[in-house]
Amino acid sequence: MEKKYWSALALAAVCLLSSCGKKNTSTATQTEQSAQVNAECPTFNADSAYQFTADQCDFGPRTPNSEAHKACGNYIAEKFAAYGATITDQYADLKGYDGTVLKSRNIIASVNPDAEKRVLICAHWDSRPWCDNDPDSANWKKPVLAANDGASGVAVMLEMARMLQQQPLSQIGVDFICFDAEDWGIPQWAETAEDHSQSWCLGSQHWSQNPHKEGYKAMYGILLDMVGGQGATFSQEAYSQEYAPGVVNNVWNTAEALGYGNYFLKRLSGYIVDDHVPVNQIAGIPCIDIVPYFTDGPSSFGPTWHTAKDDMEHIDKNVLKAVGQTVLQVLYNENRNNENH
Ligand code: AHN
Ligand code: ZN
Repeated sequence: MEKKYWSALALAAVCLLSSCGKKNTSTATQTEQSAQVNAECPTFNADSAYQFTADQCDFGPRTPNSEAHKACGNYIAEKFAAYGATITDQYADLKGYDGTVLKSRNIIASVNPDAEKRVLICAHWDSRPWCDNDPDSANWKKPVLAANDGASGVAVMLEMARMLQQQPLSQIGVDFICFDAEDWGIPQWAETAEDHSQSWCLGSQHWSQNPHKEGYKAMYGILLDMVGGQGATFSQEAYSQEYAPGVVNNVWNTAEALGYGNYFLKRLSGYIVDDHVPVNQIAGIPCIDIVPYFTDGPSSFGPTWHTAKDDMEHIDKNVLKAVGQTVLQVLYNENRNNENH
């Protein structure tokens, strides 16, 4: 205690003498600074993100082992590559809850691949094979089109990649990871007494156990899940708050500073098993989940969740914009905060 006190005093003295007081040496200052709006941040184009969402839906449901899945995986990789990102494909045979082998592909798109300081942005790109939350049981075994629950997160990442090419980051790198096989979690119609929480997030579990680069590290991660649905607002998810409270505060304060406080609500929601859980628990990277929280209706994820209505008609550009502009701003703030250090 005493030692710390003295070294803090010594540091303050050195700072005074060398006039480094201008630099942001205190955590408080950095937190305040990171919540500010940075003029260097490009404008996130919601029409473009909307189009990327539609493009993926045009393939049909991207359920693992389907032709649409294969074709859309190529589309996603080609798009990121066209925006200058370096693509790493991670193929794996993953096992579904019932033993089905899923020919999976995690797509990693790296911007500034050689930068040491990195931020991870991720979303799942697969579609769920079953509308098992649909009010009509006739839809329970039909695949989800997954405009919101799949395409929206990838679309926001593609639009960010497009912006990063137009206005490159000087200090940090970004890895966009499109996780596969997130949504093969045990369907409600097959529910058993066993704990099947492991049946979700197969691609992110695999990546977290086998990162695409040996010794891969990122400062932190941000997961985008269902970031385009009509009526969505985002509460602070409990695992995120537990593993990465500083990242939660940074993102929510940035949203507020940009005028998106009506989408990013500063209140806690429950624990959600999602791709950020293995990233936190296995890869050891503090990672938050931007995921909707509806206080009423049939699902806390919104009325279209795992139903036949998860289509383009229920996508709201304003939601894509609020999330995309906020996360983009977080990246440019992070870049600025790493200048001259
Ligand atoms: C569970 O339902 C356990 N987790 C939700 C994760 C999810 C599914 N995100 C999108 N689809
Ligand atoms: Zn889902």
